[in-house]
Amino acid sequence: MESNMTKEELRALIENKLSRHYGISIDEADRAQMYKSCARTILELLSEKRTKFNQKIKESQAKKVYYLCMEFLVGRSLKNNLYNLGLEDVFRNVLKQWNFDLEDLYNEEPDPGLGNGGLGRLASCFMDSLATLEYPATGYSICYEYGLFKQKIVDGWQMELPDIWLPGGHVWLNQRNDLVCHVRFNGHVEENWTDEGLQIKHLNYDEIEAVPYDLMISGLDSEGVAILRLWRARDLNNFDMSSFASGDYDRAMTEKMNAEVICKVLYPSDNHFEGKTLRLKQQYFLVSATVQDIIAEHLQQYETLDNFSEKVAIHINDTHPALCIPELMRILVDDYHYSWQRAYQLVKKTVSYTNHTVLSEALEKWPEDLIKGQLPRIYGIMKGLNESYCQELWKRYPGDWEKIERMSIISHGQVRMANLCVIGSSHVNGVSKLHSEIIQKHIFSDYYRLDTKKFISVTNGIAHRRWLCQSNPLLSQLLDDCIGPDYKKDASQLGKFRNFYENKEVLSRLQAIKQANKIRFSNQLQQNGIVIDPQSIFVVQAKRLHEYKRQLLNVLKIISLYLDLKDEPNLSLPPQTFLFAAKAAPGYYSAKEVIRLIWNLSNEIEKDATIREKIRVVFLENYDVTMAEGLLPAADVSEQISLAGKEASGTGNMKMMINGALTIGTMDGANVEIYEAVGKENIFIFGMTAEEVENKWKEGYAASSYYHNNEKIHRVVEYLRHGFNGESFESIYRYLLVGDYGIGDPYMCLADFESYLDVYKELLEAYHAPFRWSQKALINIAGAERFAADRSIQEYTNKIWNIPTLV
Ligand code: 26Y
Repeated sequence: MESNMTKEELRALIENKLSRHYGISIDEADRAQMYKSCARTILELLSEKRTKFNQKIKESQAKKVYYLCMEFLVGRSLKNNLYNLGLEDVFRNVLKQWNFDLEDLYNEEPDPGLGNGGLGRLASCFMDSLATLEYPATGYSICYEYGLFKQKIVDGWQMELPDIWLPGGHVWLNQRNDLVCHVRFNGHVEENWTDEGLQIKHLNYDEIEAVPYDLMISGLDSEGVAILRLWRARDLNNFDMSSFASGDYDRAMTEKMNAEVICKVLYPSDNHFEGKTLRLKQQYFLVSATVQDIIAEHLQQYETLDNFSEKVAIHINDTHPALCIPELMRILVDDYHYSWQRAYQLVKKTVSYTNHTVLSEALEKWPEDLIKGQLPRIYGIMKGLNESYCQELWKRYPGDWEKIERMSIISHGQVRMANLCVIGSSHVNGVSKLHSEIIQKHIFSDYYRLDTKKFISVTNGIAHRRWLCQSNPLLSQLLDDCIGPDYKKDASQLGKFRNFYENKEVLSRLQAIKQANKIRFSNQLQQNGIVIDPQSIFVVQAKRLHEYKRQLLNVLKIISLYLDLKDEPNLSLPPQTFLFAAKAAPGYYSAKEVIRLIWNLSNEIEKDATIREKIRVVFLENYDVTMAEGLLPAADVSEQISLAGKEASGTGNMKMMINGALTIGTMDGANVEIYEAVGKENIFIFGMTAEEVENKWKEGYAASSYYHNNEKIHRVVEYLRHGFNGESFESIYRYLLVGDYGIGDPYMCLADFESYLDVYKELLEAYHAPFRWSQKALINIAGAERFAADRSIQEYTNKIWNIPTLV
């Protein structure tokens, strides 16, 4: 929607910011000052909008949703807000008159890396939808001083550099000193029976301050503004004067550092749990501050907590904020004197939980002693919850100790956070149909049998306003011309694009748009000295580096093509550029080895002048949201090749689909639903199904049999074994054939290799028919109608949070 702000009004607003914050006029402003002044101008508008929205919510007494997540991968704010407020044109024009280019100002903004990947990006997409759909929503997370590391590749090896985002990012944060609260760690708990019952006291604790910083997220063409509230830790005493006075300056400072280290850095592992004390502290810090904040807000409006679960929905994104369950219990029981039973009822009605992974190494299991030491009162509550739950189970399954043990929260010295979440939540959901089935059948099968209705499925979605409208303006314009602009707020309208399936003009425009996006991205790369051919097919695999995602399988395919070309240089192959973008967790050695492999393969191919005309491999350094916004609209082919059953959903698959890329993938996660949406003609599916994978495990997997019996596999593996570009890849060779258990790689790259190659050949043939290819792209764009985050959020509000739409 276009805003009706005039150029004169905007000029005055920006001039005012330049003068107030820097004491300068327009002609003295540099880019950074101009960027910040534009940001402050938007903040002013957003604040006004938010005040009105808050008023409306208050009057309606609407139920509110609080979305807790250790990660939000927000991406840049300036462009998103200008687009959603309909202000891009007027800003561009005013800035142009002052000789500033809006694109340059966009590039002044750091991309806040407050998340690792899919989980955190999903949370951010959901905030966009919540704002647009006008639900009263607050996201809660930590204001990490350093976000996800910046990736630098040195001679093929990943190096990690700190991500210092606050200097340019701070401008979007509004510090709320009025909402500061305190969080307690350590100490011990004393229980005393008095006339008023059991009195519980937490003594000798260490206390730190939690300071909230608000980031506003505007909806499109809506009155809604969502808030992302990020907590920073601050030392309560600020300064130990007595240590300082007695000359112990170091000690005075250490206290402060200990407190503030809590929000120093985002843990960079994705899907791999490590039981680090600091991480536990981060988690408790987030949930304690958040629950206190929610309760204070509720009391201010209603003066009682009796109606808490009717007015509040707390959602925990994976198990990382699971401690909000015992924390809410603690506050209800200790501070507001609710009975244990009543408190437990309120908690269970209020909290809901999404599972995002079935990988066993990602499941959080904290040592009991660690929790007991760090969070003694929370530990006591979890023991209480565990005992009463086990008693209930005992009544239901008398004598079935094994089952009761499996379902308990605490066992064998470990606290199992997923069990805590299931037990403490009203609903548990998976993030795609297949994933939801798998959690019901496997990791949560005992609970599922006990309470089937608790488990539901909500397939993920993406903020299509960011991932289509903003990052692909040309396609967005084509859609406006063909189906009108309503799809921006109602993605189901995208389905109408199917009506243009036979329209030659639309199909050729579609082709031209893809070409333009490829050129745009190539030009971007060229600024960093990387040259790629925009006439070649762009085959993109962009996601965190993980064994189960099988970047290695993609590499094996490329090696196979490369060896074909070496054997037969005149082989007719369309030019292809394989683009990889991926960060590996810093301690994940085998993932870093795969990066080294990709990097060296790229260099090896570059040496051969004829082969590099046909295939080229590029490793894109430091993949982040901003890079994705350029890369994904340029993709012809989207690689989604995880071992079936392992990728919970995937969301990059949706982002490329909506931009007209065709998927080559396995029947995993949301790929299954993409397949249903587009039909078998418009997607390239290969490999084992999740069920076949399960059977293969049962019958016994042996990578070596593929190596010995399949000539193509043998050739590729041998090539790896001997190394190239002066480097050895012995470790990868051993990983593939031997692995940790002597049976080969647990993600079965070799089992799916042949079918992958066959289907890739089909894909290349399909690319030879540009008109047909364009039709397939069109069907993918139209089929993306069901993968909008707006649709996911409507399902959450209807099926889980029980929030009616505001009228
Ligand atoms: C325990 C800790 C180390 C941990 C940290 C991050 C564990 C997991 C994660 C992140 C998980 C994650 O990003 N999962 C992804 O969530 C997406 C959104 O639902 C899915 O699309 C994707 O398949 C899944 O891998």
